[in-house]
Amino acid sequence: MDTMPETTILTHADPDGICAGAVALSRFPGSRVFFTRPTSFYSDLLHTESQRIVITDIALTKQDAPRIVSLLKQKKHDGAEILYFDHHTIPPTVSKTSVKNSLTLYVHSKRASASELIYRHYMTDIPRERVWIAIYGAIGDYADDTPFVMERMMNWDRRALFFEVSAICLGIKNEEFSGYDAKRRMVRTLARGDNPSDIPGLVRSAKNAVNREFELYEIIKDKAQSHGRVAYVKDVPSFGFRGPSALFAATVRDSRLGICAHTRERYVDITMRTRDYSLKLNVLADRAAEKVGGSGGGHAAAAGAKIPKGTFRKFLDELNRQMR
Ligand SMILES: [Mn+2]
Repeated sequence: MDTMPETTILTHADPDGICAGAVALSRFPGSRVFFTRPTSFYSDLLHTESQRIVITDIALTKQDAPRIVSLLKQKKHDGAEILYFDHHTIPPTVSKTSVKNSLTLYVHSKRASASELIYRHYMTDIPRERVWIAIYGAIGDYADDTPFVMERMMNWDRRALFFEVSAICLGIKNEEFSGYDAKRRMVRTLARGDNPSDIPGLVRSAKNAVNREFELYEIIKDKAQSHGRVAYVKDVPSFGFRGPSALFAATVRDSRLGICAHTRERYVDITMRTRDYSLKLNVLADRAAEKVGGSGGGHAAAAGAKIPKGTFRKFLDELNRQMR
């Protein structure tokens, strides 16, 4: 059996999670980096044996939150140090106080990316240039409009920053870099102060992805439809670009809300994006999905839902009603 690592970092495998994980690794060199997601977080946490556990960018699901809080409490009681940095909504199935009490450190705000939150907490303990990682994560999560990130952006050449962000966000859309091992290498590269573009092949991978994204736009332009105030594409191949597909649908149909839907075996997988940041997509997704027996959530500007097969029309009707 492996010896117990002193620190384990549990993070999400999207750009914000990769960057938040890199800030954590910068602060705790030699940590084990483990990628997880909201639906597998409970079991991954259950199998994490470490003196210190850093959790970043993982939403607590409504269903699992109570048993996650109990598990955290137990681990803390057994002597583990548990540090939590997140920006997702705390579900109504647990109280904020109970989450906070189950942790050694609780840093939570819905108004910033996980990367910004963890960077701000450790900024005096790590090299100043690691702020780039926080900026990449913030842009990657569409959360760069915070006072902290906007102010820090002024210190650097923002065009170079955007180039590096694109290398991560687009580069991981190809198979070569979409797996956990490749992403772990990315976390290590960023943590030691190198840039995404230093990773061999990543920029080329981003270029391939951007080509596909433009091809995708042409397809969406042809296939997007409207249902009242909502634009959508359903069961149109999106090549891993579900967010852009939803956004392009809104763009070409001149709607505020765009949806990309994929029919699975038993449910319909919904991705929602908006061109109007006054809409709260997570609220819309949650309410409309609940009406048709599904579940939804996410962020204000990027949300998703899972609804039972055969309820798509009704779901669109509900969204139209909510947006009135
Ligand atoms: Mn995030």
